[in-house]
Amino acid sequence: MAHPVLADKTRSAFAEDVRIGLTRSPQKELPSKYLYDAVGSALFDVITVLPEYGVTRAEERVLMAHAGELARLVPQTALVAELGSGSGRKTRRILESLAVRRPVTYCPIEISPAALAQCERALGDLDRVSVAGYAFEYLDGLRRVVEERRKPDERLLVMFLGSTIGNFRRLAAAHFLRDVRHWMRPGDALVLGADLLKPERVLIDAYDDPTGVTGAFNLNLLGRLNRELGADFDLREFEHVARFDPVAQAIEMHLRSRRDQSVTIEAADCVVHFKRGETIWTEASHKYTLDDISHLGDVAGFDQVAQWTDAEWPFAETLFVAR
Ligand code: AVI
Repeated sequence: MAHPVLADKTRSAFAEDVRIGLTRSPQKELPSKYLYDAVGSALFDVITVLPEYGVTRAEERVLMAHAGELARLVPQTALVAELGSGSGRKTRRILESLAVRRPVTYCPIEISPAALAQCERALGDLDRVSVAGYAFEYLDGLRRVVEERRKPDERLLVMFLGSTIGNFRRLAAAHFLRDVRHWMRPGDALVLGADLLKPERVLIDAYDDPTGVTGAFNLNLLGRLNRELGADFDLREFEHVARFDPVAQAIEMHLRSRRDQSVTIEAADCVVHFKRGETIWTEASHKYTLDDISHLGDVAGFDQVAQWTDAEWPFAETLFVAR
């Protein structure tokens, strides 16, 4: 087999997304979810410890400082579903605090089986916490958790950390939270981590770090297309660009073509032409104000219970309860 990496169905969906995105005019784009293959996930782990990227450390500080209070505010929680499990480091403190009151079932939902296994290993040793991973997309996984795990009188806590909400366009973010709310009952809780708006210079450094890790993370997407879809991108002929869109209040990542060139993507059955300077848009990271976050929760059907911020790097963790 030419490209054994992906199962056929997943590969054809990937190829179709790539074909649609790269033939889009005037702005070519690739969905940011494809940044996270094994190489991309490893590079993202490095990003989280870069001095210029404060998001992950800020969230860890906030959760370390307020996990006890958070657990006191949702005392009935017996089932925890986390959308995107990450390494499990941030979640550990919350689970420990919740399990002081009652045994908890923790269901990380994560499309990457490798990341899921890592999270299960990292949190499998906690007392009074049983871990059951779900290798699905967020909403599909949440539906399964609710249908398979939830007992009639139990309260659910959904966690969506890391400012992944920022990678949705604003309207899509509201729709997504409404879909999450759909699987919850009144009184269930949501913890939402969101990076706050900060000066453009700080954002550019965070998304275009001088070490070049974010650049490698972005360029790896073209490497992935070569490896998995039989594309012939010359990675040296593209460069990473981070730019701030003041209207959307989002930092965008692009890949800019260094010259006029054509690229063939075998599995997507297309040849794509690039002009010198033309870009592929690969990710938007929207930055929020505290009011934006409250409003977002409100329109999705939640009441805000608490909001904690970090003093060093503007970041907010918000606790909502479903109406
Ligand atoms: C996963 N996500 C919240 C990160 C962000 O900040 O938007 C992804 C990332 N892209 C570049 N650096 C980090």
